[in-house]
Amino acid sequence: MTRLVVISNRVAPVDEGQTNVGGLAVAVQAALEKTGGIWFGWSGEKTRRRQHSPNLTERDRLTFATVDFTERDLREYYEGFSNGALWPLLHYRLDLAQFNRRDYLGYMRVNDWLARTVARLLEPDDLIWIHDYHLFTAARTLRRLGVRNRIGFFLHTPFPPRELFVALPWHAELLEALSACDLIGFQTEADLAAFHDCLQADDDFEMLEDGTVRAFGRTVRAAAFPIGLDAGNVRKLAVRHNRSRTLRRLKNTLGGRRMIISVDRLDYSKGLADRFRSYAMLLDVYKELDGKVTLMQVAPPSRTNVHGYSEIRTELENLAGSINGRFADFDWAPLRYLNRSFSRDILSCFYRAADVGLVTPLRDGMNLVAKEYVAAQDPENPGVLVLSKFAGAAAQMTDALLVNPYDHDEVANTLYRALRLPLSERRRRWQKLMDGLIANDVHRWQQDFVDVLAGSGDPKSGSFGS
Ligand code: ADQ
Repeated sequence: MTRLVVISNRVAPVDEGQTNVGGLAVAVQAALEKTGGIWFGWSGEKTRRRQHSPNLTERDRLTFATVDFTERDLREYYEGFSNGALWPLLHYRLDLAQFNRRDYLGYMRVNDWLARTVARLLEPDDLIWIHDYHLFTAARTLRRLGVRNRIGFFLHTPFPPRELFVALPWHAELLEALSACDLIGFQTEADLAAFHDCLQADDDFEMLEDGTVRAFGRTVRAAAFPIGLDAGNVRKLAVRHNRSRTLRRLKNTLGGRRMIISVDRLDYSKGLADRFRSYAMLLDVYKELDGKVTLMQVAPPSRTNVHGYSEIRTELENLAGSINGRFADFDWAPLRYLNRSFSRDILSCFYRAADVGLVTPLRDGMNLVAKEYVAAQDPENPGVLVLSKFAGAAAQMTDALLVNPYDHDEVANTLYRALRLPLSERRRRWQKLMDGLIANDVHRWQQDFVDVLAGSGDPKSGSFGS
């Protein structure tokens, strides 16, 4: 059987039982556990000296191949270009993007080094699958080294409209490097269309009849593969921990109040400040909810050294303080704001205990929390998902209550509606959402991508994850 070699910025913690906070890690781990293969990338550790061969750890059919980064790698490639320039750009936040030539050169240097290091592990039949915006240029280096294997790339974030993308001084160079891949996957049809639109600026661009495109002297296939989750596993965890001590403690402290839950990495793209304002509006307008509802926001800090992240943290602390200051009573805090992560088991039983899952990113590639919330529900008495229109997940999860996260009135009114939705409607909506999650789980996502990459799947035979 062909081996799968996954290359991503960060390899999930190799030690079993550690929590993965991040959608990519969760999805890649689930996919690789099924097929076996190699997962290559950063260990999460720092080093002073450049490493030329990776550390290898075997677990079941999986080899974790990791390298350490230097301070300079982290500063220029990771914090600088990947998270200071590309992440905001890909999330339509030009105002936060910092374009800096030194960081860009550092990004290219690290992509180059990672590609050279992984190349030594490759065998001729391996399928290579590169993940995410940290590694836009790695495929080009692999080609320059003479690697002829099939190479796929999947972008976990949105792809922005051309008018925004061209603000990046090196946009054409990145597109050219990416076209060294055989297959490029996106989360949604809208991202795919924006990417095609960008490629059209190349003189060589041609859309071919079989759905592939010619650009930069190569033929590339691009398609949408909406990512899913291991829905059965989330459901199992939620059921298994339904009687856990943590859940009992949570329920005791709620004292019969309704609970709304939100879980995100602390990131400006996730829309936490707008969410808090919408929640304040709910409490302000619907006085009968006084003392009767709690929003639990779980948000572990991420990327604390990157521009824009400490500002959002301060803003949220102020907002949380002012909401509790304004509405709380001696026996009730309307907002529980937790800057920490929880194990997947605990999260899934928190989801199940919540009447509403509130997922309102301002822009998101997919958003796995929305899917996890649905998968964890009790079919007899399911909660309601309130979901941003600007999450990639909204294209599939049309039975959620969809909202514009910038419109605080709309979010507040929809929350109120969600808290009062009759059981029959909750069940009807949940069943449709759950059917979609099961039909389009992470294994199908992985299988669809790998089949098309290997040349045996036909993206024109149907759209993926519809
Ligand atoms: P992320 O931006 O990390 O992923 P998301 O899809 O929501 O976003 O995934 C977050 C994951 O981390 C979920 O599995 C969640 O359970 C977990 N998580 C978050 N907060 C946690 C906490 N406090 N404790 C424990 N676990 C926590 C990127 C893109 C997304 C895309 C994914 C997958 O930005 O748009 O959906 O990749 O492609």
